[in-house]
Amino acid sequence: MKITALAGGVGGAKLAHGLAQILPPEDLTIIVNTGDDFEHLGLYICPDLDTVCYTLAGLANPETGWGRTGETWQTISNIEKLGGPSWFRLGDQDFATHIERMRRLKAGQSLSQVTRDFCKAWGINHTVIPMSDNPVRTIVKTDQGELAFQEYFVHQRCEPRVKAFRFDGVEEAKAAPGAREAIQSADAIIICPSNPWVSIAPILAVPGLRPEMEAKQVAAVSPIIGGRAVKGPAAKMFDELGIQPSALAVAEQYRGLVNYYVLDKIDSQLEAHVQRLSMRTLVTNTLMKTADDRKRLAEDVLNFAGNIT
Ligand code: FO1
Repeated sequence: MKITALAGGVGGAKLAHGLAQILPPEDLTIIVNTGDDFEHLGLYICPDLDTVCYTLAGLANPETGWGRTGETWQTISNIEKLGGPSWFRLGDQDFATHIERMRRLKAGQSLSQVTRDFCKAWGINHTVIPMSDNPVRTIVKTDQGELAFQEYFVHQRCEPRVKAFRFDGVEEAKAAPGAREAIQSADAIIICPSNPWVSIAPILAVPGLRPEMEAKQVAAVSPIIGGRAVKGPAAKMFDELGIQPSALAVAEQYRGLVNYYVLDKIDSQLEAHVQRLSMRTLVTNTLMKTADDRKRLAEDVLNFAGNIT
């Protein structure tokens, strides 16, 4: 079965890794959010792309979920000593990724080309595609004004109250080569348990991608379990936008697009409500603490999606 998955940060990367443990390379394409990308210290940083790639390659830091395992911090410490910005913690190994990516981008390679080459170098055989080769920047409208995503997320630790989001540049952005085709040729699309506001919404906003998906069977896994986000500010964002955070609230965000929805056993009481949104449901354990959990959830979602086609 051919699957195209949409993923953002750590939760998305974990399910993508589970799927990659089951599906052969030719049957899995992962389209990754690039709305979190930014230029920092003169380098081009792609947090979600790197999180997905490091996770697939077994190189991710198991504690944070982002960055590299066995990391050292000499460079950022020295930048700090020199009075440079150190709020965004780039490790020494991670720096190499950003330096080499910047060199290639400046030499005229596209982000998707660079990603393809890096995947090869890291031994990743499945296809990873950035949502677009054009810059799209998630801007968070807050009670303290508009903030660039990493300024809001890391520098201000998600403290400002969220009012809305916009994705700068998305109207002019083109889907990256292979992204539309991966959706067209998929038997099912899987929306990984990533933040619906800032990880999945930017991908859906890239012209052409959502309409392509609307013609498909789409399964989504809730990133909210028992009213809380497994990681990150998704629940806080729902709250501040005046919506009670829950797996049901996420399902409502995906209304009209998703027809198969996966929620955690803790949330089984929400199942009937989700079904009223014209979605079929699967209730299972969705928390991914171990590598086995990732594979088991991927199996559950694929079996569920297998009945789709
Ligand atoms: N997240 C943090 O909370 N603090 C950091 O210092 C930080 C550094 C960082 C470096 C490289 C990278 O690829 C990701 C990094 N992240 C950091 C995570 C990242 O900014 C967010 O988790 C994502 O953008 C949200 O999906």
